[in-house]
Amino acid sequence: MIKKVDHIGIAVKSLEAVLPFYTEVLHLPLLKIEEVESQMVKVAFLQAGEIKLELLEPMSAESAVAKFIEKRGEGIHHVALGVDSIEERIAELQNKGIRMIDENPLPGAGGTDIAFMHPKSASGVLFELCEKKGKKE
Ligand code: CMX
Repeated sequence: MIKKVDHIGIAVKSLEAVLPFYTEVLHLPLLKIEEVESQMVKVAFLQAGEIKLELLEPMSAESAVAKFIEKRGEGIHHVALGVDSIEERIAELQNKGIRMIDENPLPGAGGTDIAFMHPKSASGVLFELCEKKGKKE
């Protein structure tokens, strides 16, 4: 069902402030910076070996990431699992009693479809399902 860990999401107050750490100290290649309107975040993707790191800067105080930073401070926010056929995966999880935050996929970064599981259904971890549209890996 799960193909791989696609990326790890890290909540940050400011991309500009933290990017030098990732690119100049850790020497991770910066893949792209993009705004994800559906989630009210500006994101930067870095390649870290086979997986990516997604730095998430809130674009609005209403963003889930802004609320996370306010309550917990900056840090690891979610783990994204790469899947195929995301609608089927959502239905399969729901049939197993898992509470989905998103019962239907939303547009994510880089032309993906995404859907979050509730952390209360996953021992305190916020998992995202993500499917790259038009490209099967
Ligand atoms: N990881 C693990 N647990 C988390 C969490 C996170 N990132 N964010 C919140 N929680 C926990 C809280 O600790 C809280 O638990 P307790 O009740 O035990 O304290 C519980 O979830 C409810 O959290 P809350 O602070 O009251 O916040 P909300 O209910 O308002 O929202 C959540 C929590 C997960 C439903 C909301 O953040 C959400 O819908 N997230 C999905 C969308 C998202 O995160 N988008 C940003 C990423 C976008 C992207 O990658 O493109």
